[in-house]
Amino acid sequence: KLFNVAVVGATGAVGEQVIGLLEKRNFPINELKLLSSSRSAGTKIMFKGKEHTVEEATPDSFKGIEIALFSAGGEVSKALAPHAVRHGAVCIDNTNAFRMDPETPLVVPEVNIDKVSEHNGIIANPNCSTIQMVAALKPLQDRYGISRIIVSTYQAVSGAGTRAIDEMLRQTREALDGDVVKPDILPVGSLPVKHQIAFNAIPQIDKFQDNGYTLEEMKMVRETKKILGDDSIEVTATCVRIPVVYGHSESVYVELKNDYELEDVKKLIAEAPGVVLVDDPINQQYPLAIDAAGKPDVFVGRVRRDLGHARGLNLWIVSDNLLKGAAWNAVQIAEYIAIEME
Ligand code: 11C
Repeated sequence: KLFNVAVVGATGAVGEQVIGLLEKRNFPINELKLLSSSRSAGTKIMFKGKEHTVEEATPDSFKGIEIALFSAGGEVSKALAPHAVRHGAVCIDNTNAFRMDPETPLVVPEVNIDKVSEHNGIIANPNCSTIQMVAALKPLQDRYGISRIIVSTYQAVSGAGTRAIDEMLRQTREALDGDVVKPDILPVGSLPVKHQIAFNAIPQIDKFQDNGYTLEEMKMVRETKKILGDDSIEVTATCVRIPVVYGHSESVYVELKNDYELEDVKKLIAEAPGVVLVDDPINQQYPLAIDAAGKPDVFVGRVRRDLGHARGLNLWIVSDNLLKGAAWNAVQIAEYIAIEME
């Protein structure tokens, strides 16, 4: 069966990757509708050798659509996904809009694909920094149980969109040329204070919440518990933006519930679906953002026993935030949905 598919946010950093993956995976498409805000409507995009014109997304855009992939921001999803559902589409939403809704499954296929069939029209795609961490930790949870996670992230500017990439590159040139560096977007476009990202590290991703953590940090806390299906796991996150274009890196300390063998942990990670172990310190081999960029996998290395806690373990987890962290996870879900709908 071939499907009528809509991509909402077609001109954004994630939408662009979604369209590329639909083509590369030869997704069974009858009609492809590319949608965006009125600002980007009219943009021409090639798909399978044919030019498509991006249209403005409106409540009526979804007539006849069977699968809709949303990545145009939470407000657009909140406003339009219910209309897509009303027209009979299954929505895969790449924003924060529905992730913590108890009726909406939050899915990483390698971890909890069994939840996908529980949807009421919307399936939420988790935040990029959460996806790569839970994909790597799932085999350890299954084998040993997890009591605690402490994560610090080193996140790429592409997580904040194509304008943030441009800003980082522009500031780098300005700094190297000895010009005044002009912060414009980061850390958060809608907030008044801006900081330089070139040659810097900014410990703020998204807005601060009342508890002193940022929204990005709280997404990691809440989404991890929901996806791993265990509210008792204690999670603490510190999320930091660094001047890397593609690929989020994470230093993860995890406390397991049971004693473990280090070699067994490495074997479990190496055998986990979608996860690649790169852990050869003698030869200086470990995951790097520049190696992960453009690849669909989650890369894990620096696997070592904590020096203080007998069941503590340290890991370094890297993945392309626009692929497994967003577009690829969403297209994987779409592929499962398509099989279910056949
Ligand atoms: C970032 N993680 O790197 C964010 C981007 O909730 O899907 C993804 C935001 C989200 O800035």
